[in-house]
Amino acid sequence: MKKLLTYPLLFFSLATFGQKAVAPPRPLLPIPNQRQLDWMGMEMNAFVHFTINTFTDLEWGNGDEAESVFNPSAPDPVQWATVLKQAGFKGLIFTCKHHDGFCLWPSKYTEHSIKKSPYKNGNGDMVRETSDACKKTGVKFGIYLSPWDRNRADYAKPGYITYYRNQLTELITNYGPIFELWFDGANGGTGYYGGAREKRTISASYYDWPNTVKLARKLQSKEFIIFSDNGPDIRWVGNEEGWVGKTNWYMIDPDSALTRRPGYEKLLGSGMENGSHWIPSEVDVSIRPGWFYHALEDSKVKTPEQLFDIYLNSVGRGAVLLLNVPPDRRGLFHENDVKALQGFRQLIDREFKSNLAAKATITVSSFRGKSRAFDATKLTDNNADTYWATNNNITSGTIMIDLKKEQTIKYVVLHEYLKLGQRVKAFNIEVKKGNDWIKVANETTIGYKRIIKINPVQTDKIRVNITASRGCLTISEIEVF
Ligand code: FUL
Ligand code: CA
Repeated sequence: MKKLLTYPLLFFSLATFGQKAVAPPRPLLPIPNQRQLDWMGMEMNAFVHFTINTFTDLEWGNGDEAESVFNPSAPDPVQWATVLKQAGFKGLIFTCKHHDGFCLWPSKYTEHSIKKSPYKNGNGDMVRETSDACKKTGVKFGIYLSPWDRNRADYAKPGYITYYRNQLTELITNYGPIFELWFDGANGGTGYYGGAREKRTISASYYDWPNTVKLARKLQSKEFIIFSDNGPDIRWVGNEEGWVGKTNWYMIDPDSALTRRPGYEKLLGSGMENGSHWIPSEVDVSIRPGWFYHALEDSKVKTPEQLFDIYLNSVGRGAVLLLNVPPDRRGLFHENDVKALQGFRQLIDREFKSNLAAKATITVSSFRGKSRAFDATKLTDNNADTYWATNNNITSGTIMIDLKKEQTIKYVVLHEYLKLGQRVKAFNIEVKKGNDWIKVANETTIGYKRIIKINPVQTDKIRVNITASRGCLTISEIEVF
């Protein structure tokens, strides 16, 4: 007990006399690497599913489709990238090859590609057009290359792994830089397989992922993010509906996620407080019921309000959103999808227009070593690299926001300083009504960004009480709208 009391006192007095800077908290392992931090900062990326299926109205092609089927009349990846950029998306991941095996670039390793299609008389290259459009518009480019290939005779045999790696090499070397590689977990089953037309299953070790990952990383000097169900860099969220758990830990034990034992989807969606690895989740969902374009779904495009809910349930819970927008048979985003995306952007801009916390007076229950470097001002300096921190033994605390006059509030947004690890386990929010404090939210994790939507309420004071944390508190920003 004595030690606990004297240590902070000594700490404080040294700081007050300016003799010694107060040390920042020690990182709480595991922590993210820079490429993961950069990726989390992107918040919203887009998937673009486009291939043979767009013309056959299928979701999964069998692999025996004629190359002549692929014939968009007026494809315009610049339109895709422009619409996405204006809606706030930072990256675009393109289906260079889906499960049917058709390649949208003229791969030298197969004849089952765009070079055998009527598009541009066999001289077309949709991967080139898409990566060029991304460069032109300032959107980052990513690659989806389906491991499952229902066209190849050698699928499920050792030779196919060489084929897959050759294609990955072709794509990364000729179409980069890429920001994300997407390894789909859907696998095995019936297919054409070079005419065998049978069911093929693969073992868990068939793809030899560790060596493919090693190869891929060698091909580009700037490191990219690699997605698969369980990492290495980011994980699947366990559903394709557009949400991550309200409790969203970035940490997970990759082995628990890898084994598809009952309940693993739920585990992916919430992560593990004591997980061994930092592998954040990515929320993949389509703007339409299917991943590919079907005219019948023109009336089923998600509304701006539905997209906004998805935003709150993904980005607003600290995850990155990967929203699929599939081009139609012209090779354009359909008018309905464009309208929905524009409406979505307007909603975000309207709801998060002016940050009331910026002009408020913010006080905290205590701060680290009484040092200015970790005081309440760091919560509203609009700098993600500065943060409010508490002393090592203080794992709870309160942020008081005095708006100085009654205002209607709808959202409280919190950001944790993740370079020192994800910490907060539980917090609640109260607003002042007359002489009473009314609890308006009771939540768990925070992470990169946590948007708490509350029933619109008039108040002049808000209290965020952090009640449990894995270590001392490190909160980088707070916003109120
Ligand atoms: C799934 C695939 O089977 C779907 O067709 C789609 O590509 C989706 C993003 O991943 O596993
Ligand atoms: Ca800050």
